[in-house]
Amino acid sequence: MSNYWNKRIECMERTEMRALQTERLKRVVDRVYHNCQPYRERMQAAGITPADIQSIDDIRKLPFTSKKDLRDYYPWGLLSVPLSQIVKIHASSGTTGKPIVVGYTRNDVADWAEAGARCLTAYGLDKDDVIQVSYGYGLFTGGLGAHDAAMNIGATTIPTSAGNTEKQLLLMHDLGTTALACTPSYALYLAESLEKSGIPRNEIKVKVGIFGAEPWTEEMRKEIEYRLGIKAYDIYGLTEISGPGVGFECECQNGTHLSEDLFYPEIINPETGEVLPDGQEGELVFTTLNKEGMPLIRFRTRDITSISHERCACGRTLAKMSRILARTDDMLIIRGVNVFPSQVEAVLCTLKEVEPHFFITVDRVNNTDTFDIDVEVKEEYYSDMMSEMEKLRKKIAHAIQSVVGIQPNIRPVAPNTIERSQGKAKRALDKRKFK
Ligand code: DLL
Repeated sequence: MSNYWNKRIECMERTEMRALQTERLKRVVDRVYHNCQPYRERMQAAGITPADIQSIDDIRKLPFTSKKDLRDYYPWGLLSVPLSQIVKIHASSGTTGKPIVVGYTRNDVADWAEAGARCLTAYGLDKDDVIQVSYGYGLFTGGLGAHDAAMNIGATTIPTSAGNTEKQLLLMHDLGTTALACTPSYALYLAESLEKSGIPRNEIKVKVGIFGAEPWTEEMRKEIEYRLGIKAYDIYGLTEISGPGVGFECECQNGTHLSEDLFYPEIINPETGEVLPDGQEGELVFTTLNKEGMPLIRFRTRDITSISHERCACGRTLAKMSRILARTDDMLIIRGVNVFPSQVEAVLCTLKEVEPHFFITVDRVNNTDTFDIDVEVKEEYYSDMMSEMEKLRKKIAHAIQSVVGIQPNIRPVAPNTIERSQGKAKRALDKRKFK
């Protein structure tokens, strides 16, 4: 039996949810049309007014927004309220140029904490838990977002932020942390550090992991669950929409529920913009149905997933998306083949000789793409013998080729040589981009 924070919403019948979404869509479209010039201009160019939006299905008439719009109207051009109503801001850096800055009103922050509370409750957490928030605090939404969610359910919240791993472990032990919130890659690093720390595992009370902010595979979940002896749950979110808590896994651990009363999801064909039916993979698009500060209409996330509206075994009717393993912008096209770092992660987690710590380097030499992967070998398998390492190299290369379709050049490296991440892991460098 699942725990719900807001059963009325989380288990709402579809017709009632659609009515709620329709009412909120009409309101938010009206708001942006009258209070935000770029939206008004764009709707006028498309020949529509708020009166054309009569049902949630009419959302398809509205133009998309993108990360570029947030940059073009930086910093405040997409606000729909005066700055005096904004109570906090967050930003995400992205790869180039100006950061993306988002402003939230008091109600936006409350909605976000509501969405976050739904997540933590679904993971079985409540006021008796001690939640250690090891996402970075600051402009990144991870720390403060998870913090507000933890406070909202009344849990004892420890704002450790990311980094300072020894202290994290000390506090985890001494304060009796029962749930850990951080990126999956940092969780793996904490697990490794815990193994080396000499702290007896049975003195650590952590039972739940609240992991997100980067793609992580099912294989990585098993690895972390095994090494920390916990249940590891996915949490999804993005700065533009709010932050951690847009989506969450339930105890079924087979998809990420979306709080679709607040954030309306669509899946589109990224090339044509056409809306795709349930089950088909495409780009995830969100409309913030209740936001005041910086509402976003049909925001293109670049995340690739599919959606289902079937009632889940946990009782929730909230739409469920498949785990996000890829973004349109972290796909590497190598010798014409699409390769995602998450595919490499999944393979490495299944090989006993290596750690899932790796780094992909792609380059172009003599008009041919090169595909090198540094892979960290476990202490007990790392050898000075060339023949041993050669055998291992071939084994890893073969395993990866059978999944991604092309053969990488594997460079086995000594234990603890690949940089550990305390936030979002950086898994690849495409040198072709700089040529
Ligand atoms: O990463 C918000 C967040 C913080 C989510 C903490 C979960 C936990 P941004 O920095 O704006 O916000 O990055 C958003 O990160 O579009 C996805 O590509 C990726 N991402 C976030 N959560 C997941 C996840 C935060 N659970 C971008 N699985 C998103 C896969 C994720 N990718």
